[in-house]
Amino acid sequence: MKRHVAILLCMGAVIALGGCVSKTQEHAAAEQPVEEIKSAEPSVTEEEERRLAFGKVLWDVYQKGVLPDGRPLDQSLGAEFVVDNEFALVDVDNDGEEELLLFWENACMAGMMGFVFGYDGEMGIREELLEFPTLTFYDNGIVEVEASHNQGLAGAFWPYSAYRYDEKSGAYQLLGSVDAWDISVREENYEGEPFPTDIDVDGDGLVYYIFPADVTGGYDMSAVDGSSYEEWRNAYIDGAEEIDIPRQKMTEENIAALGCPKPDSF
Ligand SMILES: [Ca+2]
Ligand SMILES: [Ca+2]
Repeated sequence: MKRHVAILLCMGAVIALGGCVSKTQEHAAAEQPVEEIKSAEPSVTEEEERRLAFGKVLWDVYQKGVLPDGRPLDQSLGAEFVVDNEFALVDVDNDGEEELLLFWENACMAGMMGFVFGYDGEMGIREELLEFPTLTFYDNGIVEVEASHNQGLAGAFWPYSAYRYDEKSGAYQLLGSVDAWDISVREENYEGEPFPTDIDVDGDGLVYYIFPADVTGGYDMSAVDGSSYEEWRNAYIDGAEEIDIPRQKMTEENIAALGCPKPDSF
């Protein structure tokens, strides 16, 4: 695999890493017989290869406002403010390899997005998660995502969803979502039903609605109290610690530091 990538890099016939070949490498490839290239030692490690690929993703985002699959990102606040978005390289899914996290936050509310991208030499870039960018990662492959809005009955509680990384599919799978009813917001719900004081056993004025990923339907399900909610959350958190995410501004300097030079034109 390493040799394969080295050949791709040296020959400029790059698919996954398109645009990340330096002029020196192109020049060298032109003068070097193919047989010699094939027998050459690998020129990049897997980690370097991954960072080059992530650098390419970031240059496309920075210069063109597009994702690896060509989808456009929202730039309604002005493309010149792209540097106000952030990225990070962290192994968030606990497989020993870094992921690229992209926090596209300098956009209109509907255009704010958080991404986890993975990379492997055969498949290239893969999107592991797309969500609202309020992401909290845990060291057991869990990520919690706060909802974009809290305009319902939740009050002091902020609704969120939880995902778990699934090694088999190489992507995050939804575990479920949680909402709540805070009696201080309304004593009756939108259907005119009274706050379920019988369920609010701990008397804190909050009850919860847990929506597992495989459950369809709305708020006609029974609410539960804090102890049941904590039990549900503790089952997937399972003592995991929050991962510190070293976020960087999306500046040319920070992107270039991944090893992929800025493309000349686009
Ligand atoms: Ca990883
Ligand atoms: Ca309660």
